[in-house]
Amino acid sequence: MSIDKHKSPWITVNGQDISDSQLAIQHLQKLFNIKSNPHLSSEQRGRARAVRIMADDHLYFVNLMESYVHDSGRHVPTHYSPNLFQMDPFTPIMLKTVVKKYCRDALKAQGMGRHSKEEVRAFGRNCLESLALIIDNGNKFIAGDQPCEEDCAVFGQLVWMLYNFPEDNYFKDYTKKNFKCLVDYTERMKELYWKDREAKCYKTTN
Ligand SMILES: N[C@@H](CCC(=O)N[C@@H](CS)C(=O)NCC(=O)O)C(=O)O
Repeated sequence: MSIDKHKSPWITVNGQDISDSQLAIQHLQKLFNIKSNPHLSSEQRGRARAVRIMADDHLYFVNLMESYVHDSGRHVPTHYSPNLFQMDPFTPIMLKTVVKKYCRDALKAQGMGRHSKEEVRAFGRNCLESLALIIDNGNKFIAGDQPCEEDCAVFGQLVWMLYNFPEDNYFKDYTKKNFKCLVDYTERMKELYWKDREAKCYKTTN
């Protein structure tokens, strides 16, 4: 967790912590004088930003509810890289108690946690349908035929659902059955940017 905001992910540049992936990207762009998404038109830029905010500030909380509150973090011991978490026999117990309570309280404060499981799942289905309407409409990526920064945010949420959730999870099953375009999109992004996921994440360092 970062020192300043106690958040993850973060980067440390010249001794300064920058929390939040979006703020980290903006910081690096400013530092290295990189223009954000130079290939996008203003319409595409607006669409990409709106979609990113949906992924980061709505679908993220749906995923958090689904995985840590409704499913008690069941995916963590089996689907997370051993390089990321040191699992021990107490991990599932901690996930069912301490972590679940922490997430439930945080989600209540944020608002998502006040809704029923069915209501939260309906929010999630709406997000998936919105993404599919864009991707299935002749776009390889959310703003057109080329990926943009905001695809990373969408990819992050879809990877969580499609790769990290347990096989019998509601959203994993629902997405696979209803939105092949989103499964293909996730594979396309992985092929471009995270081809070595299994080799990198699952090869233990010790
Ligand atoms: N949209 C943010 C999400 C970051 C976020 O919410 N991270 C969570 C962990 S996945 C966090 O740091 N939570 C702090 C806490 O729960 O105390 C980003 O992309 O950086």
